[in-house]
Amino acid sequence: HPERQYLDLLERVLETGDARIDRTGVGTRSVFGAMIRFDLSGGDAPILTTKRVYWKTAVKEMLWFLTGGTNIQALLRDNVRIWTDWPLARYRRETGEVITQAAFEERIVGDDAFAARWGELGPVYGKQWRQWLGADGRAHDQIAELVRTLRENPASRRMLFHGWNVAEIGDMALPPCHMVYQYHVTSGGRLNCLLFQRSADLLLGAPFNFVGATALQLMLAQQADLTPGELVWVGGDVHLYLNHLEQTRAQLAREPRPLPQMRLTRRAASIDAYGIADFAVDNYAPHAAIQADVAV
Ligand code: DHF
Ligand code: TMP
Repeated sequence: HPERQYLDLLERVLETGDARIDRTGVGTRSVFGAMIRFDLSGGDAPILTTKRVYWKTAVKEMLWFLTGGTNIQALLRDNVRIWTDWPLARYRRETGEVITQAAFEERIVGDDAFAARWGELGPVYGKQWRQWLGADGRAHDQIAELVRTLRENPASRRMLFHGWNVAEIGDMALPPCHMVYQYHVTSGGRLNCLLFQRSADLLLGAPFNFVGATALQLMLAQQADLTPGELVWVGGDVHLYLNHLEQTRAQLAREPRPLPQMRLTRRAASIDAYGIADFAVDNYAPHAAIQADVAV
């Protein structure tokens, strides 16, 4: 079962991970360097079954990246709350105000000026993917360029986009974790993806990253008249937070079920024309969700 690769990695990090204090102060067990290969060619999608993964949230996040957006207002209007913690922490730190997450989110959604001031994550994923600014001031749309090359020169070895804009790292709420996406087209017209993720929160973040990368691979394949091939996930610092160890043990005690399938329900006119309603997942019957706190 493909999910075994993930479960084996969970177990390896749990059992052999190097214990260290990390940036968040929570502490992790960490291994360096890991690879998981998922075969998307038969329609199966790496949406974990040993816990429920909110795949629509992960797809909406990927669609938001593609819009070039970097403000959480658009996410919250779409009911996606996974990025609130970082602007909220900054707001509390800089104003000293006592405010609940719900009240903060409500202000971001309803008050454009407030959102502009406090909902910005800085020049994160969407900005770099769609508008990487060169030294000459010219903006580079890495996604449009990728689609063009997939169509016109699929044998290219230069089909990738990158989030790690060294000059702008300091202005980002978080430097990119899922950092480089490289693509490869086989002679049979299969589109492969290799995602390099420099830092992976294996319990909480990585399952979302598998789904986001899959959704993107489906869209790119459709846009270039290719079929999805392999998704190769490579992790750099792959870690478990010390407050996730019980949840990890609980998940490891579960048996994986057959993977669901993800498909696009229509052909979109361009890479910019997809919405969440264009994605369908069939036969998803996971074990129950597992609650875990995200380290901020
Ligand atoms: N920081 C850390 N420490 N770990 C992360 O995974 C992470 N991910 C970020 C930003 N910073 C991060 C962006 N992605 C959740 C999932 C992905 C994500 C952020 C948060 C999360 O909390 N998932 C929960 C709840 C899902 C939901 O409410 O929809 C989960 O159980 O999967
Ligand atoms: P870092 O910048 O100190 O590496 O912290 C980022 C944390 O967020 C780290 O635990 C990895 C995790 N993360 C993911 O696993 N996936 C993601 O998509 C994002 C944004 C973060």
